[in-house]
Amino acid sequence: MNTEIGDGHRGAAETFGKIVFERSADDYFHSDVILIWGGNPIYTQIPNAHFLTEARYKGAQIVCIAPDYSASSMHADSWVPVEPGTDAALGLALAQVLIEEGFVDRAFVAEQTDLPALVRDDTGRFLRASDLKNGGSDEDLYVHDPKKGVVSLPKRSLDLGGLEPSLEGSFQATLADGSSVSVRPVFQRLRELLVDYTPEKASALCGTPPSVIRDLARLIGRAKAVAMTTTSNFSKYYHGNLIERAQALVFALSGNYGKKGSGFVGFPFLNNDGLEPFMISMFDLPLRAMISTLGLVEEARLKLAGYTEEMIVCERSRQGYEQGRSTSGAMFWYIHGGLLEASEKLQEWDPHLKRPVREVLDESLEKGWQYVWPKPGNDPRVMISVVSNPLRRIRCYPLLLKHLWPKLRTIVTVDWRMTSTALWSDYVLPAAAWYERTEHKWVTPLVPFIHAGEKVTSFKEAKSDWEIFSRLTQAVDRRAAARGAEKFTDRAGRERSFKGLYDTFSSKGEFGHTDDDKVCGALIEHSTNLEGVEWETLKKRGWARHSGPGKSISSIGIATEFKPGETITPLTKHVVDKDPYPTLSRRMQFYLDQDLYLEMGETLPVHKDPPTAGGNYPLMLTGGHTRWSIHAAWRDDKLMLQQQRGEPVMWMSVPDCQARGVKDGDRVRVFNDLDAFVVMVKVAPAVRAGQLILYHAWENFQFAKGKGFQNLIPSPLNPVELSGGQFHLRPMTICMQPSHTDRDTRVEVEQL
Ligand SMILES: Nc1nc2c(c(=O)[nH]1)N[C@H]1C(S)=C(S)[C@@H](COP(=O)(O)OP(=O)(O)OC[C@H]3O[C@@H](n4cnc5c(=O)[nH]c(N)nc54)[C@H](O)[C@@H]3O)O[C@H]1N2
Ligand SMILES: Nc1nc2c(c(=O)[nH]1)N[C@H]1C(S)=C(S)[C@@H](COP(=O)(O)OP(=O)(O)OC[C@H]3O[C@@H](n4cnc5c(=O)[nH]c(N)nc54)[C@H](O)[C@@H]3O)O[C@H]1N2
Ligand SMILES: [Mo]
Repeated sequence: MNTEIGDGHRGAAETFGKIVFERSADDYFHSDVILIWGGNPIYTQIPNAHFLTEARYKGAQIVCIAPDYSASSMHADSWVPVEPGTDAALGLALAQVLIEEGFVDRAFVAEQTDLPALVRDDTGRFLRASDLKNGGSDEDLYVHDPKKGVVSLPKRSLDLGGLEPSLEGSFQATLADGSSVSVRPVFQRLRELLVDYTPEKASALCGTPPSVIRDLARLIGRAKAVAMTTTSNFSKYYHGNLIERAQALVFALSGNYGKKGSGFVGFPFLNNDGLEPFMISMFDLPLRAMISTLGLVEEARLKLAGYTEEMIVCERSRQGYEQGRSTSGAMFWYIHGGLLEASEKLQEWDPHLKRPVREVLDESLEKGWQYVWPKPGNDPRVMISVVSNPLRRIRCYPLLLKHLWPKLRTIVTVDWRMTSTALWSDYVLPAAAWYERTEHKWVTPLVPFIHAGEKVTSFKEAKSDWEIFSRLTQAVDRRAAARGAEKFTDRAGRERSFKGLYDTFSSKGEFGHTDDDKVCGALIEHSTNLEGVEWETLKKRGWARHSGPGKSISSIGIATEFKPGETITPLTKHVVDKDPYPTLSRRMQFYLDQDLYLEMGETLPVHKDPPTAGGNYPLMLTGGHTRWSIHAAWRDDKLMLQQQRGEPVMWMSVPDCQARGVKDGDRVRVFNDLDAFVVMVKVAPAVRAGQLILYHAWENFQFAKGKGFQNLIPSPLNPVELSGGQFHLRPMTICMQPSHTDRDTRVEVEQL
């Protein structure tokens, strides 16, 4: 799901083997430098933004790095300008200065990262046990110790046990066949790469003045704790993974992880982990026993191989993708939705591409690097859209109408609004909104409290999501019986039985159609990360603090204890307790040697210019999340529209407006090779020349002729995202699948 919306944080996944890790907002009070590097929290973290202001009272210096003088820049101590999509160059220049000026925390780097790991000069791949001895593992890597020579890198703990790995130099290793190869630590390779990223050279790529880069690097190098605020901006850029890898590197070189008030962060999720045990509890006893036995056997096998609890949870999630229990939304839209058509011209837009991306996709599917369920050729027939609005959120949605809609026999939307997708559905099932049902919400570690909500009113025919799916399941069960249908084949080709469908769903009648309250209670009861919390008390009080990240794939990555009365700092399990990271090297991994990374020249983070997605036009249509709504909810609300221009509006710089004779409030035509749309212009001195900002989530029907702005965003498929087959470079829940992007889109603007 995260990858299809552009919250996939691929660079974080490549480096940490996971994307969910975030601090509590009060942890900023321990920071002396806070970087707003990629997001706009004054718009997108409205309830939490006060923590940033308060951190400044505690002495923190806030630096906002952004192309535009955003609302967040206004509340920062300083603003570092950068060209859109070029932060990898900026990050690498910061790394260059940190190294050249002696700010590197060498002990941290040696233990927590793969920077000491040896890479072969001849192949560009890690030196592996499989190179050195017959039958050796290809997951065992090596380092060089001046006293001990070439030795294996510990895998079960980050503790180096007295090893002092060399970060620099060139060494010889003897292969299984007796021949010798030269090898260098990743850090040595990085230093050689960084010759191209001095502040002066990087400045030519990212537009940030060299003196500003040097000052920022020194500020980071001298600080006790540097934190970054949450953002999902870079996974919406085609080369965003390179940017995130460079950001993570800056924090690693300066030792800024696992101590209070420090760290690059991934995606903020904090869920109670009761769902999976609740679901298992619904099955009848023999099936439950079988599932738990199989689970225990697999767990024991992985534990024996040195996997931590987190690594086991990750591995089981990957198996889900490989076996078709889960499917990648992004892959589904590219293949079954026809979005790939918009990537056909990618070779014209991305000069680094060596072959058509479709060819890479075929290779990836054939080699089992990535998966799509159902398999290509096996067309989907029914689509149910719940808590989602694909004809609004998917970039280049007209292709879905062209390719996917004709294949579908039935389209259902479950929502409390008439959305762009609802308008193209056969059925719209009215869902109960927040005050019309009893529920609890999922949250983020920034404010780590579960909230309870109780039904206080009802609206016409609207029903809770639980009731809708409870009734739907029962109806399917009955129809199957009436038609004498006993079995069906699922998306992965497995045969499944209709028998007892509703019995299982309702746990033999224990949870009826309107038992939302009871379901909530059961979910809380099954959670391990809400210790001492009871549903009845929670409802009266309204909130309770999570007692830990829990065991679910969507939160375990936070990897820290939640201590009462203390702020939450992620990743201490790795940094303090020395638990391995869920990556191939078991460390923060900056070197990637999978085939596609070698092909694309991305083994280490490098800068690549953003592609000219949509054609070679002068303006870059970047975006951002709107201050005035959460996505499309309230985007068309009269009251909220009265706070803005009353209709979709695009922010445009003063010089770009002048050059085209555009005045504030004018309606203009925006176009590229894909399509065009019409929108009002707001002349915005805060926007840099060459950039346009269209804050997201306008419904298509709010534009002239119902043509929304997503129609000319091609979201080209980045071939490197099709990689797989290596320990952590495999599809997993919410990450490591191809993603959808929008911020590189090129357009031109003309007066109507
Ligand atoms: N161009 C561009 N595209 C983007 C983005 C961008 O920045 N630029 N941002 C991306 C990102 S990060 C995201 S998260 C997505 C968001 O995209 P979506 O999640 O698809 O957002 P919405 O369009 O608001 O659709 C969500 C729908 O769920 C409904 N809903 C809310 N709560 C409930 C509920 O409890 N039950 C039911 N049944 N329905 C409910 C709402 O009414 C709403 O209509 O958009 C992505 N698309
Ligand atoms: N009010 C409100 N809050 C929300 C949401 C909402 O819809 N409305 N949506 C929520 C969701 S699902 C998400 S994913 C988050 C997103 O939260 P954020 O990641 O904070 O949001 P964006 O608005 O995408 O961030 C865009 C900002 O990043 C900066 N930026 C853009 N390009 C670049 C670049 O190349 N380099 C640098 N350094 N900076 C750049 C610009 O200042 C731009 O304003 O917001 C969440 N919060
Ligand atoms: Mo998002």
